Amino acid sequence: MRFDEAYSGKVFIMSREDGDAADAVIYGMPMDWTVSFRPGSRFGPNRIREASIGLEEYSPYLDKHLEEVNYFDAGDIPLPFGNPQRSIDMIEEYIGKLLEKGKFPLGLGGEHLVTWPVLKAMYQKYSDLAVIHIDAHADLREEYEGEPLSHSTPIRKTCEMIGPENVYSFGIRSGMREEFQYARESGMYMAKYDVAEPLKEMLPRLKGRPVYVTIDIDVLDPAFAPGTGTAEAGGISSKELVKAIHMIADADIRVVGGDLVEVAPAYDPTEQTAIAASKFVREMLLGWVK
Ligand SMILES: [Mn+2]
Repeated sequence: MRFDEAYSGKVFIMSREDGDAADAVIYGMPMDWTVSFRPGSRFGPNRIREASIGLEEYSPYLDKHLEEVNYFDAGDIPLPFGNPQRSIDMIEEYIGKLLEKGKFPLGLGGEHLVTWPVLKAMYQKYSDLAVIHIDAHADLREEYEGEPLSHSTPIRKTCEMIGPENVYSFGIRSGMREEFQYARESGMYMAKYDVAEPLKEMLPRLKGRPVYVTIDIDVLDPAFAPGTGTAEAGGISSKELVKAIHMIADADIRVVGGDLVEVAPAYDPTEQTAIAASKFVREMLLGWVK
């Protein structure tokens, strides 16, 4: 299950040796071929792994230690440079295999388009799937400069696949007029600017359902996370995102997978974005893998 060819030897802190026995699998999706502005998120997964070495293994929020969650870091899926279609197919196939084996998938991006094939595989398994999407950007475009495979399209594709009424976006503060019009008219849910408050209101509506959670690091204000391709001023604090992860963990829902995408180390001079991301991944592991 480990990707030996692309495997760098770096793993998220406390990754177990035995992938077959693990409850959750961490995997990198090092793709940035379709980004509209600054590339570099292909290097995100490994920087998050490196930063994780500085983490405490204990979470005071959850009173839980990483040794209580059995997870395996499989390394990065060896995606073919410059080929979004084949990359997407490879991701979908890999997640399909993880789900067959009953693993909890926890993905590291990479650009946000990687979430689309993950969700295709999730929807094969969970026909009543709901998606929580935490991001600065609506990602509701049908295409970008004529290109339907773009990191600005995954949530639109998701709405079309699982039904807009099953998609819940939070923190959104950027997009075209048409995207916000789609959000209003399609029946999806979109909370602009904030995350924790609207989550509190919406989580009870997802009671009992399988939920996939995708987090784009750029939901944070660039003050907290400058290391991303399309930084967007006016974002939430890292404290609010930690709180949101815990609210999702505490909710009466079944979290069936998640990802954290768009960390781009080249724009992260003090490494604060990767360091923050590694903490979010720790809390996701501790809170969401049951
Ligand atoms: Mn975004």
